[in-house]
Amino acid sequence: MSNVTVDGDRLWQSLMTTAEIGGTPKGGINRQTLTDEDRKVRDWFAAACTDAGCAVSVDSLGNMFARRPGRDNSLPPICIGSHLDTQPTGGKFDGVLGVLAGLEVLRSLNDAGYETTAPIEVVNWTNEEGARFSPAMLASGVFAGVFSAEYAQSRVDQDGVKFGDALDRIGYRGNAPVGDHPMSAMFELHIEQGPVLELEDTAIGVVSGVQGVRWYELTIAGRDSHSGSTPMTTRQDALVAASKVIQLVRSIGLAHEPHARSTVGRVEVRPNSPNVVPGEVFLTVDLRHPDGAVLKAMGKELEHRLRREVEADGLALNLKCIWNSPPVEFDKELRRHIRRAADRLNLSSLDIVSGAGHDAAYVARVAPTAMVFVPCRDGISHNEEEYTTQDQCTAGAAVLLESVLSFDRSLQRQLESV
Ligand code: HGY
Ligand code: MN
Ligand code: MN
Repeated sequence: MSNVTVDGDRLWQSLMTTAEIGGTPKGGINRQTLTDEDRKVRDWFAAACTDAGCAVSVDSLGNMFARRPGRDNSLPPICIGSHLDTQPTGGKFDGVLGVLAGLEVLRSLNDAGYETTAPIEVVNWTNEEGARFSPAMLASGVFAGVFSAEYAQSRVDQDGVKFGDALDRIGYRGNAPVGDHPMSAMFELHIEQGPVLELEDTAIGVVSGVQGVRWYELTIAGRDSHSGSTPMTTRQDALVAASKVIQLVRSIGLAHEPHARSTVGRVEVRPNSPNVVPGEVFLTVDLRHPDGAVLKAMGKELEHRLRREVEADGLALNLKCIWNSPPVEFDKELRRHIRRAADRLNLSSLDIVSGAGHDAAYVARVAPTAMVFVPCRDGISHNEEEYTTQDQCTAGAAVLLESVLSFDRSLQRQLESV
């Protein structure tokens, strides 16, 4: 057990201070990626890390790395990463807790004058949420070799703004290439965003992995026509067809209970006029399942039933799978470090699969990676009412710190044994 402890008040202060950047009247945060609010919180984070004696570097997709030197700086860093961007009606903790707990680890090590063997880096991954630029986890996906940097730069938001242009506008296109950044390990602390830890009255989730996710984009094309003069029987109403699609998507999730999830999250009706029968509707579909084979079958079912349903009404369907992130399992050794850290801190823990996606899911492809969960009230997230107590945040940060130091000691032992 190390003699380093986190300062829960300081962590909470950082969370509440940054929550004002993009803060909403309902107490949430609207800090979408590459907006002015994102730039402000990035500036705050860079200044805080610099004040903590770290060197901050930025890669060409805006991923930020705050580096605290260790005894042997030839070793790849032990990273602590998550994201500072939020959903449009996001909460104060999703992603932010993981980055600011990393900052708290740096500050606590400084307070204790503790020198780690390996350097420590805290990472802010760009565009984890995928709310503005789809898909989610875009920049960590490029870092892990899943997407090209050109693909990421080309993604456009609902106003037609390109990712690369938005990145330039906020001045966060760094020089470092994306990837080719060896890591000894990456740990991510995150709120569970689900009800399990709270229901089980358990303090810490040792995350075994992340379930698979597929995103689809659909366009249903009918025909614009006058709402007053077009007979009911001759309409090609894209919105009526979309209403059947939404029910169909829900039925696919229900058919694969209890683990499946299926959601239509975005609907755009065109021309969206009260007296025009809608000729076109754009929808997104989010399918999830911890078993890759079942997720694939859900996708097949969606495609098959959609075509049958929409084309039977004589409308045209354009369906594209724009994101396919298979289930991922986290590093067993790192999970042992987390479990032991919770035990040493007398905190209850349980193994859990993450329902939500995280940057760690992609980083796990290129470095040993694992996650620590803390509960959130009623399991609510992606909601302005998202809440986790100061004690729960502090406990999560303490386990994160102890896990990092425990892993660092294991690196030291490896060095001594050669
Ligand atoms: O979509 C997700 O699961 C994550 O919140 N980006
Ligand atoms: Mn998140
Ligand atoms: Mn999220």
